[in-house]
Amino acid sequence: MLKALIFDVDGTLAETEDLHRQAFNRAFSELGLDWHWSPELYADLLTVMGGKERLAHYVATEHGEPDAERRAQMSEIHDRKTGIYGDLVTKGALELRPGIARLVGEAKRAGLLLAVASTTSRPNVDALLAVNFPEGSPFDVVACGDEAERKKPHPDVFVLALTRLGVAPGEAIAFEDSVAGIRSALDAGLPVVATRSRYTGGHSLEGAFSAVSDLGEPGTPHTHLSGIPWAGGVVTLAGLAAWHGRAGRPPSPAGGTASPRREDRGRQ
Ligand code: XBP
Ligand code: MG
Repeated sequence: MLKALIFDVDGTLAETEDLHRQAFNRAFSELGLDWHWSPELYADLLTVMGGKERLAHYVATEHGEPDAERRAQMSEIHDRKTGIYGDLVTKGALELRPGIARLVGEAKRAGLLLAVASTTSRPNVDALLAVNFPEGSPFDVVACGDEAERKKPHPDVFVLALTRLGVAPGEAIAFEDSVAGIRSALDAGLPVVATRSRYTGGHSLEGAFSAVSDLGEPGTPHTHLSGIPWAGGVVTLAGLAAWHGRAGRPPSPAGGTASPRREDRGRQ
């Protein structure tokens, strides 16, 4: 039985990545660095999941292995960036992608559990949810950032979300936008609906049982990319539940799965 939906954040709930890029660039500038990440460079850097890890990769690649002083500076950059990003999300009132609010509402009314499983830092999740769900977050569980021992494409953050939800992988469906995110969800044993985003235009969405441009809205159908199609170009809870019932036990994960940490059981 389908008991939960688990959503990635960046690129899936909302088109956030260019705001992350802008926030990094403002942090560089405020801290007196002449670094600048163009959209093209950022698309390449996005192969590294996690803003801190992405920054470290950029520094090591462009400026050599960081010494202790540079590492301290990188931590300051990321903290500053996270603050700037939160302001950009709040002031810009960044909207959810098509179909997200609708599907979340359908799931909530039907009594399903909802979770977020993201590489991004918790303040970023909180800012996005606060501006889009001012009456309160509909998500029962948020698993994100450094809570996962290993970032996507490792399965840790989806395993953590499943543990906190108290559901088995075969009782949930994951929504992702990137090759690393799809891998992470699959290796946690989850079937995946992929919604290609602006920064994942070139990504393989292989492994997703359905890939679409977005979740669609009645009257504004999505573009079907591969796998299971959806009536009217709209991914609905009824459609997901029907597929899930027909699919029975979704395929076992291709890779290994991390074991959830004991202390995480039952935490939100
Ligand atoms: C996307 C990421 C994050 C963001 C930046 O996460 O990789 O690192 O790019 O956020 P997801 P931070 O698609 O899993 O939501 O700087 O806080 O990492
Ligand atoms: Mg993503």
